[in-house]
Amino acid sequence: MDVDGIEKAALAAIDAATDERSLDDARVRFLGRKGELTTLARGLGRMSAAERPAAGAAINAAKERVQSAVEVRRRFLDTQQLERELAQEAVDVTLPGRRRPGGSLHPITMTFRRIERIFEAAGYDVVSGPEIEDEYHNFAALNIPADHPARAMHDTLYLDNGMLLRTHTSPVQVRVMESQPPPIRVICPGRVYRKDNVDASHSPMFHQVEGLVVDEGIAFADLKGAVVDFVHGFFEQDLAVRFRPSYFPFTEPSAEVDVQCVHCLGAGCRACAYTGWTEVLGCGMVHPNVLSMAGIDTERFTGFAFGFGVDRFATIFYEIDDMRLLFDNELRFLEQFA
Ligand code: 2U9
Repeated sequence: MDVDGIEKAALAAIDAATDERSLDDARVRFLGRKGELTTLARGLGRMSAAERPAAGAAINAAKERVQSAVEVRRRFLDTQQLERELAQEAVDVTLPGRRRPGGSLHPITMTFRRIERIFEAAGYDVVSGPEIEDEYHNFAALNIPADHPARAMHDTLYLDNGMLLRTHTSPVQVRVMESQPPPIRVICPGRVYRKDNVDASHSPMFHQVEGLVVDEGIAFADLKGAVVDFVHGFFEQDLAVRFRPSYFPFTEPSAEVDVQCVHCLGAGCRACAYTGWTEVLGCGMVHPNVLSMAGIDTERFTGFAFGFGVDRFATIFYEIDDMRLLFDNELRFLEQFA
């Protein structure tokens, strides 16, 4: 029996193994069920009782050394393999990143922000409320009786449960009055809905900002000042502003506001239908019925309110000739505002 010779051959085979597979072949060849050292150990039975202990000890010691050589080699090969993979997968951190196309704000969002910034600077709070409303807050509380044309089915989008999609943001101001005492100085931006067909200047969903100021001694002069300051701030020009008498159920007196055409500055052009003016806003002194329904003492407090379409301000400001462009989400259009 040549334990030393077999051990030397085993260690040489293990050393020569260059991968997991050839290493395992070597292990099986010497330590496997029919391996050379295993076979040697099996031969112990045929030895005399005197030879057996020493021979057994020598075989076991050789097996252990071979086994640990396999393990050492395996760790070495594993490490080598890992280093190869790491070298292959190395990342060049100095490479420039891939650029993603940058997004940008929608012109309506930018217009909302311009409007909010101007009113915040003037001391207004920005308040929002639900787009699904009840008849009371959208209509009755605003002095719009049940038989008023604005309530007709063709204007308002009703839900199956008797609720409706708000037709203006006025119900938000009603909720403000119900929940806090004057002084009130808020604007309410948001989406509103009407059963309208789409054309260059109409959409069943559009955007409004409405404002409400309620305090002691609020007069129509305060309303005029607020509106003129806002228009000048928004267009960044001291455009002429005119107030025409009008009618709204929720304000009395009421006015519609025209601004000098930004394109022709009043000379007359296609954009203003040769009038020199553009209608931009409605407003008035809050009707006493509206104040008292919300629990406000009309002997002590008065207020003004105004409302305007944000889409209209956006189309004038960015010189967009068709409102549908604002809702198509055509990237070639939107990228112009990035
Ligand atoms: C309360 C009391 C009064 C809000 C007002 C208007 C006049 C107005 C329109 C302009 C164009 C809506 O987008 S538009 O179609 N709005 O003319 N809105 S006064 O008056 C209020 C609101 C809330 C409690």
